[in-house]
Amino acid sequence: MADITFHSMADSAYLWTAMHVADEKGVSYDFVPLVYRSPEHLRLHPFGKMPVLQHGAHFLYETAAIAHYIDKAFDGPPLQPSDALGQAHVVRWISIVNAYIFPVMNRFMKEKLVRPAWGFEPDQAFIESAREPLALQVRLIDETVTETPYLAGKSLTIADSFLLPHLLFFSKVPEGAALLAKAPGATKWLVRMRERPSYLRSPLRGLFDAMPSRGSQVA
Ligand SMILES: N[C@@H](CCC(=O)N[C@@H](CS)C(=O)NCC(=O)O)C(=O)O
Repeated sequence: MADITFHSMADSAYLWTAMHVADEKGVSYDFVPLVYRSPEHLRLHPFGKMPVLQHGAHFLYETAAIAHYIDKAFDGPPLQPSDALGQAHVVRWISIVNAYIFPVMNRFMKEKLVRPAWGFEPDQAFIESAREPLALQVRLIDETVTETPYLAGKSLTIADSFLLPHLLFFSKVPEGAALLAKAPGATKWLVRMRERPSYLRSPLRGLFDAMPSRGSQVA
């Protein structure tokens, strides 16, 4: 029996973050699919989001809380620094991913790759409005991981697990590849993340390898 269970739909970036944290910590997990907004889903997560963590009789939602819990409740390498400033940087980067990167970088990738694959027109107004914030986001990531190998210092933390799915899939979009070509620090961070055993175990690897890159013919 696995240590913990994730309840979620399979194609959730926040689920992949939580799984990546568990893989880094060496915590085994089962996956139970949720039917979106079913009574069971809303019982586990009143806001209708995902993932939800189950550890024995305890259920927990909100990925920052889940990541923190996995790090603190189990033996394994610490995934958060012990000093106040290091902890603040972890919280700051999780906030940046939740507040700015998820709504822009993740949506941009969906507009460019997922919607066309489903036969929908991408939202051009959103795509245009995202260009400037995306350039800022990649520049800030690049500056940070040029200074230190990971977002909050010398060692990987849960903050890196938050960023990984977004920058990884953004690199498949031509605009993402172009921004990363001018951001050697961020590019090396992605390589570093992909070389870790956690990535090799995580579903991210298979998803990334299976996802086609789209050329500029995709509007
Ligand atoms: N604040 C939540 C956000 C989670 C979230 O937005 N998950 C997405 C999947 S990656 C979701 O549930 N989407 C469904 C929806 O927004 O209705 C957390 O940190 O766990």
